[in-house]
Amino acid sequence: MTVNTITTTPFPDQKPGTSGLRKKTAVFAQPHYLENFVQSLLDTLPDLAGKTLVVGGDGRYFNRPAIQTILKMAAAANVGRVLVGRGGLLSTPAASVLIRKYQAYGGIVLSASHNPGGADGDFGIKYNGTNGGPAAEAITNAIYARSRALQQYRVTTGPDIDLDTLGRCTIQTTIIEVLDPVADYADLMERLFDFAGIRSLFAEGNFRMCFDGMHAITGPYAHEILVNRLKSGSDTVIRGVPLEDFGGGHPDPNLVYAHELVERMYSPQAPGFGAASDGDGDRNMILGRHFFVTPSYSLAILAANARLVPGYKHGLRGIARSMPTSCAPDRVAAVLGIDCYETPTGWKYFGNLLDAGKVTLCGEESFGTGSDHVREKDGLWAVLFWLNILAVRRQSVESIVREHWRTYGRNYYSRHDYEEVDAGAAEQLVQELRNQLSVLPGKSFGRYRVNFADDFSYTDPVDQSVTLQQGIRIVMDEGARIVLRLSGTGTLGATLRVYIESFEPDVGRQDQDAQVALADLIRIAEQVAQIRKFTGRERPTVIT
Ligand code: VG1
Ligand code: CO
Repeated sequence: MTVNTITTTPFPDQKPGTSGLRKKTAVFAQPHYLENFVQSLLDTLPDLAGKTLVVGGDGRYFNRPAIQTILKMAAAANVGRVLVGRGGLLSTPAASVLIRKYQAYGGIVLSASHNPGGADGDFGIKYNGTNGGPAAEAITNAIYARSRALQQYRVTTGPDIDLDTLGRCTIQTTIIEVLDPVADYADLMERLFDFAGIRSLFAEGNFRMCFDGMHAITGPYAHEILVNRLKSGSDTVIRGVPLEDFGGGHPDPNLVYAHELVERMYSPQAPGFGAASDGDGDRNMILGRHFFVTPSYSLAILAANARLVPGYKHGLRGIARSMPTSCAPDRVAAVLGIDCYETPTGWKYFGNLLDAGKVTLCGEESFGTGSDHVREKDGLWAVLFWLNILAVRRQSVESIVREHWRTYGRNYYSRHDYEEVDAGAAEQLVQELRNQLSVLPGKSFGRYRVNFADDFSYTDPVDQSVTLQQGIRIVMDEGARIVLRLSGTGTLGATLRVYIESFEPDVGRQDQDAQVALADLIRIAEQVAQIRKFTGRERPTVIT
């Protein structure tokens, strides 16, 4: 076995976005593309000799060859040890668990998360640091800078590693250990939640659940945890086998793409609890019988009920939500007397708050919830948290949510996505909004008056780093808001996200359909941002 040094030229577009570098699979699979990025990453990390890295992915097309390349490049870079999930599989939260448990220096996760996979789909790569969380922007910027200057990469020659057998081998002096991707994660879940209580919920009454693995990474995790350890019943998991193309589906757990689950949950025989996760297992969608839980509410309700769960019985230090996430969790924090932080979109901004012990729970409106048990959002963790609450309260999901609204008021909330619109026109829309920021305050639109408007900027309370231009906020009196931002995870054109929210304290008015309750604000968003004109679209692609 020898080390080959390969001459290359830089690619101009290797700048990581909201969550790592995401491109069309064909872009990643072209000669040198993956290698250039991995070498830029390895060059950015100081002195890897003797250090441990964790490597795994969501099983999508190109996962296996990419892992073989990464292992050979890690060996050429003298990495001490690489821990790989069997079959090259690791969910994003499980990768975070392994980095922390084995005190690895960091981890490389191969996934484009909720984006479709396959030869015509998307691929992605992200780097997580020693705390198990997504690398901070200072590091991703350094990787990008390195990629712009890269002239060569180093890779060992030799046969591929057998990824399907547990055990240990070496490339040069680098130890490669193939681990069970599920066991450590499942053990941690068992320490956080009352598995005996949840088992009796399944055993006693007629409680059933359905979990949709979307043919992505969570199938094996759900099988082990729900079916094997919690005895939920052998028919609990649907679409539970990870497939390279996710069975042709779009592994984004929302009401549109998880339609099979949604149909079951709205059928006359619907089980009491339904859930789905995304491509890499960090997202969660929660459904009750004939009932959908808005993700922002998931964070609020988990926070309000945290003391019912063994891992959180001593209370929460604080909570954090991304700026576009609804303000429902803030109301819970106020009652609990704890801080609620507002961060830019993307889990990397929660890392410092979690490390500093300022927050215990975090969440995003995009079906992401998590806690200080790892440094990623965690889909199955959220499902188990809900199950634990159901096991204690013995109420339906719907009645828990309605009770929450009665206590704290209801934040009506919806996100409208305009996918794959022209990138230039989307930029122009945002620019036009920036131009209006100074004149919007004080303006009235029907019953709403603009209290303030800005382009959200964030100063990290721990390291004082500043992040600018994170989304246009138009905040009305009485807790109504319109937020607009461009996605940082798409691979084609631009995706405009419009987040709309209002607050309803009157119990008698908490029963409306969200789109109806928000209709005035949706019209105001159109009026102010001229969405139809800039996107050329009559309506959003996805409404959540
Ligand atoms: C989206 C979501 C964001 C989430 C990110 C990664 O980003 O809005 O909340 O953190 O995806 O999620 P954007 O920039 O497209 O809005 V996923 O499950 O990668 O890991
Ligand atoms: Co994801």
